[in-house]
Amino acid sequence: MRIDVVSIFPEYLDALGLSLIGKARQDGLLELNVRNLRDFTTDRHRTVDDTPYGGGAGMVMKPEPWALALESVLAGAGHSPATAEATETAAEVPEHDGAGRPVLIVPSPAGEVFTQSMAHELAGEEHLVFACGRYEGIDERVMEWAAGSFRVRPVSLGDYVLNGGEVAVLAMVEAIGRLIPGVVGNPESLVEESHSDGLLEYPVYTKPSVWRGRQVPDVLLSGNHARIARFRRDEQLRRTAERRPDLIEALANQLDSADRAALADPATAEHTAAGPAPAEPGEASEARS
Ligand code: JB8
Repeated sequence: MRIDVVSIFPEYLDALGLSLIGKARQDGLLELNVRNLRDFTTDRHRTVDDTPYGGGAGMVMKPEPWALALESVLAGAGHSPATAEATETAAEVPEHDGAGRPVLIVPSPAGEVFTQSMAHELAGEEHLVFACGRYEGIDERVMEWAAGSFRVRPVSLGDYVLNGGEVAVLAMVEAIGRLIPGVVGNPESLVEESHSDGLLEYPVYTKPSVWRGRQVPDVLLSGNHARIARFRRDEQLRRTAERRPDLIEALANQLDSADRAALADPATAEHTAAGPAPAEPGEASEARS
């Protein structure tokens, strides 16, 4: 996959050289280029913003540097840049769904919400381009113009407001990049995680089996794989009902009778509820209070 990012703060994206995504780039699974929007300005002050027509607080990103930057991305990827004619043609041919054109993702609090399902969808694309806005956003005509060469998608991370698109791009590139085949070493890691089955993850524990008076649930030490699987499923259901009732609602008709029993049984919640285990002999109780 190829990913291009355009930003006035390209250093924000330096973190994509680290860890799993950095390794994917080294391994040639992901080609990632970051461009500085200011390199596409033509004035002495490298101006990227101006005052909003209609008035209002803040500044708006000027359209021309964006057009030049996105044309440079297209040229670098061997695509032809947008022309007025190409824009019209794309609009006039309804059966052309745009497959083959790169996807232009524009982080915006006014976008559709980014989800794991969208991450899977985007992980199957050949070429993604991210346009990081700042200030009050990008002149709307850029998105209209870009629709001639890209499949344009305004996308929001969630219902809160960042100062610009860069942090949203870090999150999206990480979520998408790890779904590219070969990026996560053990693909089984992708199977059991939160949201892959519509439920939150079960809790995890490691050694020691007793830590500061807290015991790992006995069932996990039992070696009984069926009971362990049931315990984990019940914990997923309990947590999801507690923290994300909206997800339980969405799954309602996919739950079997054992799932329903776990959700209905307050004892399930009771015996697994988080809380301190009885203090071990010799543990100074005042040390915690
Ligand atoms: C200016 O909250 B956000 C977000 C906020 C922004 C811009 C882009 C995204 C541009 N403010 O996802």
